[in-house]
Amino acid sequence: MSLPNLAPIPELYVSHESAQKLKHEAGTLPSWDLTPRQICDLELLMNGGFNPLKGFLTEADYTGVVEEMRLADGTLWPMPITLDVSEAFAGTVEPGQDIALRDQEGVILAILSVTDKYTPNKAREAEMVFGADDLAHPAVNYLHNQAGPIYLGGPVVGIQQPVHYDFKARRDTPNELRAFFRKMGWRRIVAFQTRNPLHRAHQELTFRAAREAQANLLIHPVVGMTKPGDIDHFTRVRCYEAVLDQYPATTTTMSLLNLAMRMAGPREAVWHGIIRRNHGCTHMIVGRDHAGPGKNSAGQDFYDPYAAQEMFAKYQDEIGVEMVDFKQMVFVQERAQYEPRDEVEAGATILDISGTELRRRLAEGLEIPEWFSFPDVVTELRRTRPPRANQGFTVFFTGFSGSGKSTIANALMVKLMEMGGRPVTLLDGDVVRKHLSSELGFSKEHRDINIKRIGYVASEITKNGGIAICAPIAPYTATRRAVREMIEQYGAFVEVHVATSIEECEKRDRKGLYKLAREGKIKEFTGISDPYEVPESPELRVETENVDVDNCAHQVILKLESMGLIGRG
Ligand code: PPS
Repeated sequence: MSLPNLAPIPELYVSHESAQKLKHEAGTLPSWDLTPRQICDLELLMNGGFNPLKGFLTEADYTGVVEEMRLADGTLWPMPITLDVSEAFAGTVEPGQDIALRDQEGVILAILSVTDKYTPNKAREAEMVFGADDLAHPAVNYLHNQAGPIYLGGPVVGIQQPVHYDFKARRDTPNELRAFFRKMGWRRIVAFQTRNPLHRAHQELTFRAAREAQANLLIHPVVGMTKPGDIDHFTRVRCYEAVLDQYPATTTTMSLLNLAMRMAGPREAVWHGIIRRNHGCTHMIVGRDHAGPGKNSAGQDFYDPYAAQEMFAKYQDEIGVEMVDFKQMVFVQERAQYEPRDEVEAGATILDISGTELRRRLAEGLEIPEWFSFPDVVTELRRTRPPRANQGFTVFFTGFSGSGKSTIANALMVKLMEMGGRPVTLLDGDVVRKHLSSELGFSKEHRDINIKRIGYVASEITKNGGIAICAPIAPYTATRRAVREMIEQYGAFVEVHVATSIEECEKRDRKGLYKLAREGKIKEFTGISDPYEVPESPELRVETENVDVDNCAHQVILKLESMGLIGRG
């Protein structure tokens, strides 16, 4: 592998003067407010992290990338970098037009000269890029349930970088890193990609990898978007900073990468390699199940654990970065040191703590031994992940109107208040409609807005250590899932399906609404003239026929106890 010349790589920014002028002119263009993921993509397009891309993919490039991992000119590129927009916005734009791309505060970051407007085949994209059209894959879920239906493609002119207020000194563009490597005289650089906190085993394996490649080490964590449910990047960066002191000075540096990961396993590994080449690296550590998304809807891994390494090896020359094998390091008790698992003799006592076990210990406030992690890292993790019994959480009831959601929710609220310890808020369907969503009706669109508002409030309550109890109908699986993702960043989400049958609800007809719905006087009535998608795997399903309310609420309490969310006292 040839050494990098570390010369600057092309960026898409115009000069400061032109940027001021362009910004002024762009004020009158149609403008698109970028989503958080699009902002991440745009930053790496503009700063050369996605070199050789010059903008969002055109239809020909998109087709090539999806089908063959190649741009239309044959260059290797594994990931569709597309600007997905709503139908309404796409209707206002034609190829040949320029549009302004704005961040979420309305600041113009770039201008896109639209050359292509096209409707992707999302099922095909899911199959080819992520390996399966399965909503259990976070990026496939994003593709179908969050991304807009139309893609705009064309070259981008960069006006300014997205603004970051956090860890400014730790963020580098590819050219800034290249300049740093030149200044330090580093010629061989191993990149370590990560979205998790580093513990002793990672420190051992990264340092060992760098030593074996006779290279310096770049810890290059992703701080853009990672897998839903991951530890937030603020905590992780504080953890990384604590670990950085453990490396011999001048061998290792750390830089934050504002990448929006897709968890696409093998394709993602190749993409990560290209991004690291652009940042001046010569080597990259590719581990077992690199960028793996977890289990599919059948409970199996999406990718073979070695698929990423195999694909990386196949394209290594074109990527321009050499793969460094990731060895699983384990602690050998007799010698009190880390060693590669495959080099430890039979009979030796191996100590290891899996990710799941670590989460359990954090959740339950149990000991995390010093051989496993650094005390400063554990302190940081405990600060953000206090034991579950001290964290906020959300109980989300869903079911037909009149199923008993509100009654059980009320009983649960009273029982939790009797226990004390955390503030409890009830977001009942009817009450929310009165105070938060009074202007909304019952179309799919309005129901979704309503549920997302409830989800937002519940996520804030959860984040701040309270208990939110929600009791809307919430008929759509995708919307319930979006709420789950909002909340699981901060605490547990306990979905409770109140499984009273529609026949029973209609028989009870406590508010007289079913009668009106049957007579056609209420339109779009859930279960009568509107759909209800039954939750497939809620945390709890309660039957209410022949069971009293107290008992139903008690079942929820038992579930909360078994999840460690409330004390057993
Ligand atoms: S949704 O779908 O989750 O947004 O619905 P939600 O906010 O829970 O509101 C449901 C309550 O509104 C009354 N109502 C209707 N429900 C369903 N379909 C239609 N068309 C409708 N029109 C009015 C009904 O009383 C629901 O209250 P609950 O507590 O569920 O009985």
